[in-house]
Amino acid sequence: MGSMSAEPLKVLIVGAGFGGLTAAIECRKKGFDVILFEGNKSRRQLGDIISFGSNSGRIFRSWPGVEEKLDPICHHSDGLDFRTYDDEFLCRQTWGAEADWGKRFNGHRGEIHEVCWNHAIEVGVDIRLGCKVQEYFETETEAGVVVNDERIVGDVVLAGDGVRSLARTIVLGFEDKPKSSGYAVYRAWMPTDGLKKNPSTAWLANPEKDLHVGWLGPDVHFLVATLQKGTACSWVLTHKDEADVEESWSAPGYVDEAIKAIPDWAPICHDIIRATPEGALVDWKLVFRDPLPTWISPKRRIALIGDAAHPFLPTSIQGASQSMEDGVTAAVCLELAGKENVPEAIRAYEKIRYPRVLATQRTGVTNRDAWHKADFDYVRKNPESVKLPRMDWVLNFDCETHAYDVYNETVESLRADPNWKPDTTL
Ligand SMILES: Cc1cc2nc3c(=O)[nH]c(=O)nc-3n(C[C@H](O)[C@H](O)[C@H](O)COP(=O)(O)OP(=O)(O)OC[C@H]3O[C@@H](n4cnc5c(N)ncnc54)[C@H](O)[C@@H]3O)c2cc1C
Ligand SMILES: *[C@@H]1O[C@H](CO)[C@@H](O)[C@H](O)[C@H]1NC(C)=O
Ligand SMILES: CC(=O)N[C@H]1CO[C@H](CO)[C@@H](O)[C@@H]1O
Repeated sequence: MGSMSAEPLKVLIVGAGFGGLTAAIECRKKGFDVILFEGNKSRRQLGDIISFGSNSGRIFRSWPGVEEKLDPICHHSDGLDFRTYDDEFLCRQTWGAEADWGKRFNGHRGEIHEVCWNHAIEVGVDIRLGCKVQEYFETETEAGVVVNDERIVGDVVLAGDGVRSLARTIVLGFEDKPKSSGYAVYRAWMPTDGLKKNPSTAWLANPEKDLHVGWLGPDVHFLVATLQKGTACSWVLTHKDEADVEESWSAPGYVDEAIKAIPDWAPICHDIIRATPEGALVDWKLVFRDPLPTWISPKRRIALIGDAAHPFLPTSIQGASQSMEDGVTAAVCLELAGKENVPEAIRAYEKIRYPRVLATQRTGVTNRDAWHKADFDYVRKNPESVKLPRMDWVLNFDCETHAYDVYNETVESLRADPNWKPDTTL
């Protein structure tokens, strides 16, 4: 296994999102030297509800102490109730059938991020804030970054720099522009005070149990979740939007605009939106990107991980999970390859991950269309048809064991076919 050389592998990681943090933690666990560069000056993270399926839940649970910190801040409902836009009950989806697949974690992005961040520090990741990477470079023997005009060199760079990735441009040799997906999401995270004041919505703020409700209509869906003993509420309203694409999370949203997206919906939906304090609402355009021809640099020492390599539609409910799987897989490949074989590790990482990610990305479109393009006469007769498909190949999956299992055969296949490239059409 790997090399016996005295010097540990030196891994430079860019971006402290869930992809970068996971890569950093897993690389530390394997004894590598890790520096994690984050452009932001503070840890403060924006966002609202973020979901981790059981495939990434198992990664959190493998980090000592993390599960215990996540439990109290995460959402725990018995099921997801589906209703029509005129508030007729359709069906309840429960998760009992997948209990054996492991635990899911859904909660506030910033709060979950803080727990992971603290764990990364505990395991000895050298996190450098205020370090925006300006440039990437590589030779046959090393790779590095330029940060605050300083060149920093390592054996390999893992770039988890998000949807607006600079590394992606270096890896591809051209700038890959996003496309509109034709949809946008109004999203809010708020205290439940406003809901409690209105009898039509007060029941949602239940201190005894978390609730999860989805109202569905033609080309729109509205998901509401409460958590933290009835004190917090998150809602997302996905609707058609042909506006110009901008890959930003920060555009403020407006209550009146959100209501205009569902003018003839049941009053309760309007009441929930009206209970949203100013400033708690974000208008986020969903972008698409064609699958990239490759995630790795010409000399195979820089690899894209997470959203930099593959943005997900929220309806796949897998974006954050897949970014974590990338980090785990890259760390396993580097461990098995050792310091002398970094380019082989990087190629194996790409080959192991690419087809799985592509297949998972596609579920974002199929899930969305199952809701938005539903024929409501059919849905009323077949309420079960709106349930989210739960695929065991996505969720009941241990990416670490998988990487250990397939590493050798992957490397052998790459040696036999040195020109292998990902198939973007699978
Ligand atoms: C502000 C924000 C809010 C989000 N909110 C939600 C949400 O509420 N719900 C949800 O499901 N998903 C949300 N996402 C997306 C979600 O976090 C990702 O889809 C997923 O977690 C994959 O993460 P990632 O690590 O690949 O990328 P990201 O989470 O995007 O992290 C990338 C990191 O890289 C840093 N970075 C970028 N360029 C550089 C550079 N040149 N040098 C150094 N650092 C750099 C960024 O500051 C960022 O911290 C949000 C993303 C962002 C950026
Ligand atoms: C993988 O190959 C290495 C040597 O190339 C060998 O030592 C190791 O046992 C193999 N691992 C598996 C799981 O087959
Ligand atoms: C590299 C960088 O500056 N990343 C982000 C820091 O946080 C803001 C939001 O607060 C983002 O817009 C930046 O992209």
